[in-house]
Amino acid sequence: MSKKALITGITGQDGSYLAEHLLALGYEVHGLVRRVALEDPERRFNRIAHLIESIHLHPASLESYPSIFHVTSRCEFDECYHLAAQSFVAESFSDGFSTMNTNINGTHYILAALRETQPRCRFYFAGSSEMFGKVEESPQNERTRFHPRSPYGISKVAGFELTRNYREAYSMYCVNGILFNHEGPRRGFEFVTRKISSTVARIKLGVTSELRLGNLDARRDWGHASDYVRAMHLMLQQDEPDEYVVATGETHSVRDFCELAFDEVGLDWKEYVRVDEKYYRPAEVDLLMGDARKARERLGWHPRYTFTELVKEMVHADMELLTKATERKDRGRGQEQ
Ligand code: NAP
Ligand code: F7E
Repeated sequence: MSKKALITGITGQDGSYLAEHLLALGYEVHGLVRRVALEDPERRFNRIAHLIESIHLHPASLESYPSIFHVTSRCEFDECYHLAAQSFVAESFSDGFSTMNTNINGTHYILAALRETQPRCRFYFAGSSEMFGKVEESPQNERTRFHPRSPYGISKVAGFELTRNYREAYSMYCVNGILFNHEGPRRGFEFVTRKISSTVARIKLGVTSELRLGNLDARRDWGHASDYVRAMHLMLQQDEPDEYVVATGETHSVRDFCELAFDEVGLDWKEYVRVDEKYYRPAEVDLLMGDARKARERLGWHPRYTFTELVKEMVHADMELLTKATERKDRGRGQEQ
């Protein structure tokens, strides 16, 4: 019989790649989605549109315990991947309260509902390198102390501790992934990598003439989301639940990303990038670089994408997307005339 997995946040970047990966492994895939998303599928389901006939969607919100309980009391799962969250760090500074509410209570609701209805379901928590924040050592590993620098980072530390506590207190199989930044053509447009790749395409195709960014010196360990969802799945296949860092081990600055992305379309980034204080954060995470030795040794996990391949793929995908959108617009105008 095929295994059943529940993915919260299935409409997000990672949720869509994970759903694809689990379907390919023969899983029956279920997803929690907000009712607003069900009401506006064209816009909200764009990342999972190609999977919609193969997956099962359930309306529920991270703000509502009853909505989550309703799902877990009616359908039994082997594995639950809890990916849903307010995941944009900058937004967490604007509205720390709702980020905390969604990310901390939402995680607690899922854990509590599973404990109540199906304590044998294996649980994955989407922890983040943002938990390391003002880093004490480089590279960061599973033993590096947390020093979060944003309400988002704090909410993830709380989710991490909740997950560990459910494992220790109730003997549930609860795993914490500590994932460093991972990107790809399905990344939200507000994150710096996609902001760069999409604006590079707009500049190249003459739609805009500049790219306004904040801190160009920030350094991140950027991988590809399709590689990272493989690690999530592997973490739930082990004999014992544990914590794992998932990272490439390389670090690059926002400036490096710009340089490569503009280079890809034959442009010089210095002519187009402007620094705008508006995009600086009240407290920055200056440097992230992960040590994924444990994931390599115990899970046999290795990233397939290099940094250069990631940047190239994102720029080319955005060039193609914008070219197609422009052609559609031109055709529409032609029909009107
Ligand atoms: P994402 O693209 O922003 O997706 C977030 C998902 O959460 C979306 O499906 C969203 O649904 C859902 N969601 C948000 N608020 C919700 C609510 N109140 N109720 C129900 N669903 C809600 O994020 P991602 O990049 O895929 O990341 C997945 C997870 O990994 C997140 O927890 C993130 O914090 C964590 N993480 C990400 C990275 C990274 O680099 N990508 C690194 C470490 C950890 P809608 O579509 O309805 O908005
Ligand atoms: O920022 C700098 C910014 O928003 C990266 C989330 O998935 O990864 C992500 O969080 C860096 C920061 O991602 C702009 O100051 C400069 O130093 O792409 P980002 P993030 O904050 O690292 C972690 C691991 C997660 O868990 C999160 O969910 O880029 N930066 N200029 C900028 N960032 C943005 N967004 N926009 C700028 O204009």
